[in-house]
Amino acid sequence: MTDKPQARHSADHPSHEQGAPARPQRRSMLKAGASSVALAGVASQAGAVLLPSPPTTPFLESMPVVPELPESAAPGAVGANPSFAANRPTLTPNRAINPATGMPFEGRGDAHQYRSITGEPVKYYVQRYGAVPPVSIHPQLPLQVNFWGANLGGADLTVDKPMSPTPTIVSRYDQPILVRRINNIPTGVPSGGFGKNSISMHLHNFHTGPDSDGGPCDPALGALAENPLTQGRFFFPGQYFDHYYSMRRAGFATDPLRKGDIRESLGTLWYHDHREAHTAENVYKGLAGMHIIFNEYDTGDENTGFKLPSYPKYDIPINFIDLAIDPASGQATVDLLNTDGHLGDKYLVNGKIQPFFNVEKRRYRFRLLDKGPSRVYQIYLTNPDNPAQSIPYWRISNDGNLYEKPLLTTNVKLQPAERADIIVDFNKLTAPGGPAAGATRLWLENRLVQTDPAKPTTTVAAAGNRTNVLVEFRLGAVTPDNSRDPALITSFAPITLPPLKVPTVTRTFKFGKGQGGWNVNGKIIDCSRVNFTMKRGRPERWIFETGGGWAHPIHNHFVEGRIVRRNGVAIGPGHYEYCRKDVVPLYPGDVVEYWVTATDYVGVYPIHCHNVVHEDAGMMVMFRVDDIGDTIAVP
Ligand SMILES: [Cu+2]
Repeated sequence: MTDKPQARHSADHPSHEQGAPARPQRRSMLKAGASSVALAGVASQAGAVLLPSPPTTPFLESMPVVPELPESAAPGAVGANPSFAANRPTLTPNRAINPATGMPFEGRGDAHQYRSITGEPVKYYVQRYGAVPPVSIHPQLPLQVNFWGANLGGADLTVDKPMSPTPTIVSRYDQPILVRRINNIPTGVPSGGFGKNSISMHLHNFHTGPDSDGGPCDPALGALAENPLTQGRFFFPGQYFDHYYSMRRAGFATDPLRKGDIRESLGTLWYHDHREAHTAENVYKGLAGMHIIFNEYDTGDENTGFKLPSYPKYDIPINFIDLAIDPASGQATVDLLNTDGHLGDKYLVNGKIQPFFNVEKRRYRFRLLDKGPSRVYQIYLTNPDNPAQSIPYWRISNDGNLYEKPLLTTNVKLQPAERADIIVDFNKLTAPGGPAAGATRLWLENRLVQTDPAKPTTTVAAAGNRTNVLVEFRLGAVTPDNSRDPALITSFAPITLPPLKVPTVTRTFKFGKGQGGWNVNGKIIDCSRVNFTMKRGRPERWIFETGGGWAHPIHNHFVEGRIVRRNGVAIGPGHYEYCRKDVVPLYPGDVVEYWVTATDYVGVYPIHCHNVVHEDAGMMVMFRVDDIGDTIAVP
């Protein structure tokens, strides 16, 4: 390879062998974590669901569009965020001890790998994490006090208030960025009894070094150390963490231009907490937001490039999570004892329960994200005034990767962390003779029935049930539309599928239950251990199997792969999984063949179930990337 990764900063990080604290027993942690939760009126035995929540009337409030994180001037320049003056961003982490806290200023444990090659940041951002002030999610519920979020970078959290979903980050390829995240989360017992205030912020699916991946753990950085002096992945209240994103596509290290492979372009990403053993409660508590990447073809402007609906007016992220509301307090709650997962009966969509959204009669791009923690969605468009209508729409991407061309569909199925960019043409659909002729409103409706948090049923509910609606689109007037009709887009070239590289190594991962939680090949996560090592540039075949009748969305960090076969059947052109993927959804009994090649960076990353309750209960393995690799068949 062409570049030596930056030397690991090691002064403050004794290795595991040198006596990093042993990992606490998971089950005792789960019990300890749950003991403080008020579960009034809620069954807590395994398999129980926190239902029902108090009734709420749908469609009383408009769906918010989450604000975009504003850019800060560069450090040293006029208008720069004051945090940069106090501590200038550095290539190697700022591990100097902050006398005010006794901790290193920065939580990061590694230098920014490849930064000397991929370039200094050209844009800077700051966000502060903290408690969300009492906030309305529905007019019939009390103000919510259990959420954490992030603000727009201001130092005074009473003025620039933390919000959830956290602000949307918008970036462009070939413009490196630095995002400083500052932890101002309260110390002490968390509101509602759930949430861990030491956090790790993962940019889901970005191709980045382990230093800025926001991963859950790294054996060389002190494993699961709760000690800020020996932890290099989490950052604690009072610390900051500088995430460097090169905004280069995979393959940049072997590209003389350092740009990478255009076919590896990513679009709809999200960032979320990844605190080892506490990811589910922290994501549920609100620590998640969207990160969008544009490029010279997918430009964000409907007058250029692929001519997709313009951001931000007609390109709108819609993310959803299912809450359980404690009937006694009216507050969002979760049963941390249930390691099968969490199911709520209230859809929180961009921060509101079952909102409406006024749209013009034209094309919109919606970026759908299932934030989980556990629910699987199958999403349809429904005309509530004529539920018999079958209403098609366009799906243009899977996990943020554009297809070869738009696919026409009537539904999108998403496991937790999966994304779908869809284009809905409200004008064409509702025009005379159209599939939804005459409709004045359309529902985005989840019709998949799920009663077990560890798997959905295969039952699709009848259309037109208002309890299943995520958002009601209210149709306004016909307005000008310069976006291209997806029916006329015959190719997203040059963003095409890279050719498959035939693997020379095969590894099998069986996702199962046991050891007091969930496991991979019979083992629960051990943060002090690397399970296997990939060699840079060498393609691998991973066989994912699920037993016991459970579903698992399996996510690997760092590089995308391809689902080549599902249950022995090759995935071919036109299939909704014929694309690059970062989440491999496993349904009961599935055996999936997934091919993946590590490129560019070296270091340690996880593979885990993105039913994050399963992840927290052990369903994760760690892999290293280097230039030697191994061939362990059953990691
Ligand atoms: Cu799982």
